[in-house]
Amino acid sequence: MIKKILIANRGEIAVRVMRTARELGIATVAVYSEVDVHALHVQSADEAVNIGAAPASESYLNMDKLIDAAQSTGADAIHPGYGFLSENPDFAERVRAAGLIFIGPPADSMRLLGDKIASRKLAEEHKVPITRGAILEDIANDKVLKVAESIGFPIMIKATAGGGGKGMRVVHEPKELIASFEAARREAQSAFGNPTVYLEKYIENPRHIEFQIFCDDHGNAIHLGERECSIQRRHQKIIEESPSVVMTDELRKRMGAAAIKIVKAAGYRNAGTVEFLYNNGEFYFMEVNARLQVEHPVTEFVTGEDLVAWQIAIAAGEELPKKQVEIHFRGHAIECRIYAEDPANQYLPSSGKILVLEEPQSPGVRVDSGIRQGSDVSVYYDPILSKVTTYSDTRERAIQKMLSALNHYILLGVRTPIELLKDVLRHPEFKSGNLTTHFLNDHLPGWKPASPDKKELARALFAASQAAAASQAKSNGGVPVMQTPWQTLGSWEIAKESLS
Ligand code: MV4
Repeated sequence: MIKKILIANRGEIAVRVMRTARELGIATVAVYSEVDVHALHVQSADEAVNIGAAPASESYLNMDKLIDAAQSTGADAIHPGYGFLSENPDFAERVRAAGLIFIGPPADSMRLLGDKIASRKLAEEHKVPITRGAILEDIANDKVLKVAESIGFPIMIKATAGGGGKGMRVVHEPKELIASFEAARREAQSAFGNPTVYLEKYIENPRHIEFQIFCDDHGNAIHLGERECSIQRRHQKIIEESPSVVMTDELRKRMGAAAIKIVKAAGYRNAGTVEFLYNNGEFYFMEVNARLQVEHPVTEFVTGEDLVAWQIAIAAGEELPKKQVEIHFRGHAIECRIYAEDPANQYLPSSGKILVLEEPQSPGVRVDSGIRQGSDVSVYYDPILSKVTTYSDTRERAIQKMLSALNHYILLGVRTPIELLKDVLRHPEFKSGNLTTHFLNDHLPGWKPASPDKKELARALFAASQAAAASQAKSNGGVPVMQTPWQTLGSWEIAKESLS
């Protein structure tokens, strides 16, 4: 039995884990850095511990402080959320050595799956499809070309120590190979301290399709279906959905079985995600993410299950709540991520105070938020503010619902990609389900928001000033505060050209 959980994280995922813990009658402990004293996750917890200065290395990444905080508050488990220490096997080990339950996989399994070469080998041994490839340790240059030709161009060079797209190169022609190989090795050495690279057949225009899996301590392993996460910008997902438009019952059975084979072979426990590239009826294992993922709400909608509740049950030693045959997929869910960033300016992070926040509310609309009106968005952490997920019986209706939800998501104070998200959702290629990981580059290159006409701008300004005044009044005991929009709107700006 778990009675009290410390959430070693912040923002929307910390708030989300606390919601389920509360429903299960489990007490929650928040941790916070100095800039997060007033953050939503702190207010959502039963108690909270200050773990240090703003830089993550001094707070959310500091293992000693996190374990001390759990022990001093009498927590019996730690949930790592995602990011920060969630996939760090040393942390999992130290949490368990301290006599606490780590709500996540075993450290050895994380280590194995964190090693790209080892997990490719594992897949190969268990007949899970992978791209054709070869490791290149110290081969002489002439051999590199031979290896590449046996795989066939185009080729992708990846650093064995890399991840998230770092240190990757595509080579289309044999004559580019040696220079790319040498550059990739230099890059890998300086970025990861390890020059080892490998070659893979390059899959052009792939879809990113991943499977949610769960394993318990009793030998049970099942999948909760797939998520399609092809819409990305620089290896950061922005829209995810389930089911994938390319999925059939037969393909789901095959990919699901492959996902389960891999995690069983790795001695995995708890929630995990098995990533595949998909192209033209074929799928290729990429990697396992040893954590709960940002996009888990789409799976919760289509399965009707609470994934955090499953994580907690498994960590407490219980059996999986359901068997594979009891999992049914119904309807269609889409998630849009709301980041504090400027999609019209190279996705630069945008910081400041959330001046006005109105979230959409409707049946089939879920908002997972880490912010409130008045919250400060700092530059110290991952810029995700919240996620909007919609659910309906068809994909078309879920998209329609999302467009409406985003129209009713009012956030002033920092820049967000809401207008870009709407342009993606309205794009004919998105609507017809023609998704690839190159979608933004192919269909919306150099995207800029449409400039509003003057009437629309005037209405927006008026609405914003009313909302800002109302919010000020709220925090002033209902008494209006007489200020002009120019004093209250903070980082709200009007481009010169729209006034001329
Ligand atoms: C690939 C690929 C095409 N062919 N491997 C990017 C991150 C890393 N986890 C794997 N990645 C890719 N590996 C082969 N053999 C294309 C990508 C890729 C990608 C994969 C998933 C989601 C978005 C992506 C964006 C660009 C490239």
